[in-house]
Amino acid sequence: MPVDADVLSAAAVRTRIRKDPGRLRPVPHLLDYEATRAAFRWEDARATLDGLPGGGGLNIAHEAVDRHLLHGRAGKTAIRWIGKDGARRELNFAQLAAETSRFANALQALGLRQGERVFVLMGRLPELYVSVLGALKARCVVTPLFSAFGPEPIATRAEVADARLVVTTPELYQRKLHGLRERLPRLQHVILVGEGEAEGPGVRRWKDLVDPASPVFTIGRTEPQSMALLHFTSGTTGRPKGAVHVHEAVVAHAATGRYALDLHDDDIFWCTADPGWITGTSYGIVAPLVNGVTSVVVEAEFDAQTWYSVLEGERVTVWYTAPTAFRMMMKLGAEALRGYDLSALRFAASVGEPLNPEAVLWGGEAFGLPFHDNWWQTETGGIMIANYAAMDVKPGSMGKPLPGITAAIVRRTPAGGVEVVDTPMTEGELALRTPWPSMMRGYLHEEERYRKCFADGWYLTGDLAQRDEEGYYWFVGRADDVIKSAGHLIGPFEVESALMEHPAVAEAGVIGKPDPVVGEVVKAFVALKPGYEPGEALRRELLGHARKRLGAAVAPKEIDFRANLPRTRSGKIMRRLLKARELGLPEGDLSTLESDEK
Ligand code: 6R9
Repeated sequence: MPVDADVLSAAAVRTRIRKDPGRLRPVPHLLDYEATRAAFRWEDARATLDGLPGGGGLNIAHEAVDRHLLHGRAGKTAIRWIGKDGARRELNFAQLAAETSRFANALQALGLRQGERVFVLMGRLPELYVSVLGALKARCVVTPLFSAFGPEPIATRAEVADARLVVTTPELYQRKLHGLRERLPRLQHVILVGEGEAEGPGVRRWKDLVDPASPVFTIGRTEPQSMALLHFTSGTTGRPKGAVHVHEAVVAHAATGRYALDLHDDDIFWCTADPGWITGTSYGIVAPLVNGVTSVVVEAEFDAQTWYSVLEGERVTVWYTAPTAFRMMMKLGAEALRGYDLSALRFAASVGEPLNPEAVLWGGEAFGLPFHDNWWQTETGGIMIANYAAMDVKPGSMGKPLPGITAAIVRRTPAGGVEVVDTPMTEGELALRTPWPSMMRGYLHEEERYRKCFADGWYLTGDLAQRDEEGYYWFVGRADDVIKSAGHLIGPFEVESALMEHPAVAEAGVIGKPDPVVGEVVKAFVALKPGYEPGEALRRELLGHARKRLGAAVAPKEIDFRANLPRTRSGKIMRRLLKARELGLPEGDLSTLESDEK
């Protein structure tokens, strides 16, 4: 039996009434937190899925698309796409099944085999969604990349992943990929979506290759533990890490879609995240589809008026976005919302960065419903801690662990283990008991880095947090130097390396500088080589250089010059000290400081 049986407790109903004056909504899947948690078993969540016909294993694309044809949803809209210029395209589940099968057939015709890596680099076009799901049908491993990445982040990720094929547009190919072909000899195939000039080895057109392919494809046997998605994330040092996710992750996508986002069959769901970041894949593609829900895809970037029009026009019922977007809307004020009929909206959630209590409360005032924060990471594959539809929201808290997930606040011990901190509101590292279906299974080719994330049966998240006496978790900060800007994770090392490529730069240190709207902006400190003088022209040149190499999503917004950068005795740049000085905060322990800017 599926476990989300509606356990009606009097207390939960009271909460529900308090939260929803006058709004129609279905009974939340997770009505009684403790009871559902106690009864929950991952095996039951797995049993809500179909599995491949004939006992052929578990494949994300089958669960998200094909199986719905057997459950009376063939004609139901799966993806409703709204283009930048107002164009619209609807794909029902039957059409999505056919298109993804064409793409899988095209991959097979090119000779791509199980486990080989397919990159998708494009804006939020329908073909992006078809490629990701089609590649999963072909049992290839998919990496969606953010289209605002510059050539450098693309090349590094394609090298680590050993990408064999890229699906992109002619414009992006010319601007970003063309110049990388020599550096990426293993990249043999390029499929171009749409019109435009572009040529190169192995370059083919979607319309010649995918459109004529057969719409019938039988998914081969797929082990639940076989690799499905590779999502890159950044650490403090070194290359970006490819977090390996397997087909079994779909069990968590399905369950968390129901419990944390409260998805019901007749919902119109809108996840604003780009699939280049894991939220846009786990919840912008898989979770709604696996639950048979209609998903709205908006190609345009954030603009409050456009977004309000989408919420109104599409009658969006469940909305999943990022705190930065909420803060941008807050800045415009509730007046900007006037005149829009947002009465269909019944649940709003956010992830990716701290959601300040003011934003939660503003949601209540402006939209008539609070924003529900939740927490997870690329490594966890799905939502792990959340504020639920039927539970009171504690503004500023990330909520409580999902059914099936055990969280704790821990301290690392000198012996390499961990000890659980039981006292409420004590700061420590947030840890999750292993395993769960969407847990990453590795960092590709980086066994050691992967191993370091685990101790004594816990996955250590690298985030600092506290738990209160009622079991709600509160985010404190990150334990490392990684930057979160507008919900996007940025590795300082990647930015520093790009700056160091410029002939004028001797050293670079990069920090996240707090910002009231986007959380943090990327700021670089640069020491110049002899013969170069700091000045406005050079600053602009360096900003331009970084933007060209890294793309707008990753490049620094500010650069300051320093004579030297503070380093430890082992030669590492002390970003923490750069940050403390930038913010006028205490400099902390300086015992390892070797050289200094002063
Ligand atoms: C899904 C995603 C993960 C990091 C995570 C933490 C931060 C995520 C948060 C949050 C405060 C929340 N983060 N949710 N911080 N409150 N509700 O964002 O994955 O890009 O890998 O980032 O984002 O620091 O460790 P990813």
